[in-house]
Amino acid sequence: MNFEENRLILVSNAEPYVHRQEDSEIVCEKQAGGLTSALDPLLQKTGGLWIAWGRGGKYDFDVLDSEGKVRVPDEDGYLLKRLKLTKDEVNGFYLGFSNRVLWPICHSMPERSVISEYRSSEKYWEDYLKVNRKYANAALEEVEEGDFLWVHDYHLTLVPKMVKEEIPGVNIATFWHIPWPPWEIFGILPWSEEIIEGLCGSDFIGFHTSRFRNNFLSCVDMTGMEVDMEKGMIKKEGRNAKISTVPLGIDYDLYNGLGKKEKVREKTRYLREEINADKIIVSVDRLDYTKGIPERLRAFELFLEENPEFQRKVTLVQRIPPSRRSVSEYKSILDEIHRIEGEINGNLARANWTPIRSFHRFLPNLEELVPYYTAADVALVTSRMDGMNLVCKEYIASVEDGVLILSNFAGAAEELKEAIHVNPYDSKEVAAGIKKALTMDKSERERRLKKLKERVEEKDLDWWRNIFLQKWLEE
Ligand code: GDG
Repeated sequence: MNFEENRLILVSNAEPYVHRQEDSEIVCEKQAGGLTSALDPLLQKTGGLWIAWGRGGKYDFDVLDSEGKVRVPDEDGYLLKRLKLTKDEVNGFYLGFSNRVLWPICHSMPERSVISEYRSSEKYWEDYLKVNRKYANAALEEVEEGDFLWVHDYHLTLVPKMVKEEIPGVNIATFWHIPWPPWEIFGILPWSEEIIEGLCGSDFIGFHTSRFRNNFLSCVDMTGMEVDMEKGMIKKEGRNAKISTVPLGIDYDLYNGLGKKEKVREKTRYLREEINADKIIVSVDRLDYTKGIPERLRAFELFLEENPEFQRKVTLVQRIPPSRRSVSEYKSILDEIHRIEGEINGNLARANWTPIRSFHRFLPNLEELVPYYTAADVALVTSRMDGMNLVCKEYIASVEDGVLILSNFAGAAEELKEAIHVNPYDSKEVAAGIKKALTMDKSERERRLKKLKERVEEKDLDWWRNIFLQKWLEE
């Protein structure tokens, strides 16, 4: 891949680094999360520019040059161009339209969306348009004919068309990180056509799974554009857009290496002692109603009730770092989790045994997170809907023994066939899945984990980046 003649410019809402003060120095701190770990190494290698919202506060802007850019992580790194959003824009574009309208629709939960609160959602849409225009202008200040523009996610659906209209020779790709629902759900959005048309300004769009890809193509078809479902081609104004499945992978070697590290092993032993249960089940989710946390708690309760021999023996350990704190739906989901957990622990806990332990602090260092994977006999992923779910892949890469229980509705279920697949809405099925996982004999566990490891290792992060670029740039 040669980005020497033509630049690679990446646009996302989240920024890969923030600048903050530590003692009397300003330090550049890498942000955790899938997007940064997937794309930062690519830009480190190829150079180029990343455009994103500078949400780190005052120091994020103090370090910028006169064009609003800074090299990250240091002078030898690539350029990061930060956009400043006003409080009102953050409220309308990010918290409002992206997270209270589009997010629930894309996760097939229209009842969670605030579309019907007409006045506020109309205002959110206006802010969404305005901020997408801001991102597009920032990109237009940089791109030239022949450059490559890579747009990420649901916050920036209108950017591809806005850029394409001004400079048709820019080669634009979008990667969609979350699910794409069927037309019966997506069509609920009063702005569905604008969003689809905005995205179709791209030359290439990648989805995690074939189902999301097909849903998208059906939605495009409903808008009257010419679609070749089989080839994944959309024809628009004499131009083709290619739509494909490119499931995101993780840095397998990183997690596998961490799992074997002495410091991690030590913390693993400490955790097992501290949790003090024969068997540990782990769940790790950003706090979000799409992750099916209350449903998981009820399924675990049912499992303990139906299998009393496991009481005092199994503990469910949940890591649920906070997210989107100012969206009210997120506060109520946390209240609900605490209530259910209190009820279950209140009814079932005994001396020296707590059925459910939850932790809410974000662990900035992976050496602190991975021991939760390696200490667990079982990982339980119960997303009601998920674009991919990287946690299950991280678990598989980190552990040397263990069983994965995986929601049918996580994108990862399309690949990870040897997991125990469950319907997260069916607590009986999840409870049976837990029992199956905890009683699975060693040879069966080994057989499944070996195959799962092969799959996660084969389609890792490097594979994803290469295959995405290959599919995008092939003629
Ligand atoms: C969106 C889509 C898609 C969690 N706690 C800590 C921590 N984490 C990390 C995990 C994992 C990441 O957060 C969560 O990634 P997921 O993929 O599970 O979910 P979303 O955040 O919803 O991501 C999703 C993804 O985009 C990528 O396209 O898979 O479907 O919803 O990497 O490890 N990391 C650290 N400390 C924690 O306490 N360092």
